[in-house]
Parts: sequence; C-alpha cells; structure tokens
Amino acid sequence: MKISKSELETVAVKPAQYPVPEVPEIAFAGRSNVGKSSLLNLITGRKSLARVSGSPGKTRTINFYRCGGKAEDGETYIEFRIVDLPGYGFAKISRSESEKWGEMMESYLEHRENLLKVVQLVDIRHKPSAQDVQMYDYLRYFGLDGIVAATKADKVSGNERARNIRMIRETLGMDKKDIVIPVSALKRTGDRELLQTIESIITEQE
Ligand SMILES: Nc1nc2c(ncn2[C@@H]2O[C@H](COP(=O)(O)OP(=O)(O)O)[C@@H](O)[C@H]2O)c(=O)[nH]1
Ligand SMILES: [Mg+2]
Repeated sequence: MKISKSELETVAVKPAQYPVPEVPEIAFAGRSNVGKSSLLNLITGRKSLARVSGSPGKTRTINFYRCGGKAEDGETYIEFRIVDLPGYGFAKISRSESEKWGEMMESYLEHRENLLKVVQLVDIRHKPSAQDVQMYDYLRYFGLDGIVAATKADKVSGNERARNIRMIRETLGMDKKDIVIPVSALKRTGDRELLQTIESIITEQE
C-alpha cells in the first residue's frame, strides 16, 4: 500500500472524543522518544504530520490520523486510521499523570471495536525495557500483538542488526510467526514492509 492521503482527524483524552469507529485502526505504541512520530511521517510520506521532538514525553493524548491509499494491487482503495498512543517510560511524570496514562491506554486498547493490531516500537540499539515487555504482554493478552518495528535501524551495522533483532525477539518472548521490521526514518527504509504488513492485516479482516 502507498498512503496518498493522511490528516490528523482527532486528538482525544477520553472515549467520548474518539472518532466514529467506521474504519479499521492500527495503533502505534512505544516509549517516548522511540521514533513514533518520525515513523508516522515516514509511512505517510509527510514531513511534519506528527511532531518530532528532541525532548521525550510530549504526547499525552491519543492522536487519530485518518489515512487512505491504493493497495498493492493498484486498484483497491484502503481507508483506515493510524492511532498514535501516548508514549510510556517517561521518568519525569507524576504518579497521578501515570495513572491517567494507564486509564487512557486501557480504555482505548481494551474497548476499541475497530482496533485491529498494535505495532509496538522498540529502539533497535537497546534491549527492550521492562515496560516494553509489560506492554507486549498486555497486547498479547488482548490479541493485539505480533508486529514490532525496530526503530533507528540506521544506528546499527548489519551484524549488530541481526543480533539485536534476535535479542528483541527473545526479550519480548515473541512467537515464530510474529515479525520484527527494522525501520529508519533517517534513511527512509522499512516503510514498504510495514505498509505491506498493515495492508494484509486490514484486508484479511474484511
Ligand atoms: N537516527 C535516527 N533518529 C531517529 C529516527 N527516528 C527518530 N529519530 C530521532 O529520535 C528522536 C525522537 O523521535 P520522535 O519521532 O519524536 O519520537 P516519539 O517520541 O516516539 O514520537 C528525534 O530526535 C528523532 O529525530 C531514525 O530512524 N533514525
Ligand atoms: Mg511523538
């Protein structure tokens, strides 16, 4: 799939603000600063659809991006949303803020009827954190797991890349059928594979 249309549709902090669940949704989850906004810009082909930030912990909302584009067959037009979930692992937030974060995530992940899958983002350079593991377990519990995007792939060499992907698979306890897609917003790589994966998830459920 190639995304030809994308726009920020809704910014929400509670379910009443979510847009009507008329199209399938694919959500992005990951710790602050992992490269979520950059990946969103990469796959939509937009320079600044989502704000890229040097300082972590800015997104405290659920952002719904309405997207559309031609499928690989060159004919079918696919409409869907990418949902940018608030980043976790930001040390400087208060307990009440982290409780709010938890409630926000739960009300979306557990009750959203048109949510098909969550792409979990992890930094290719590091072993997934305890929070990454917790997030992945949580997604698995709800059947939303199975796709991991390993970000900032430009920062590691070929050998290291393969080794780190193995480490990511092991640490998250991923199944054989689950996939890790290395992506680089800087080198603009991995977007095609991720979009193919998103397309097959959307078309398989139809
Ligand atoms: N080298 C490199 N840096 C990246 C890449 N993706 C994001 N970054 C940097 O990582 C930081 C956080 O990116 P951002 O997309 O805002 O992360 P978010 O907090 O997860 O949305 C920024 O300084 C980006 O420039 C990438 O693929 N390669
Ligand atoms: Mg962001």
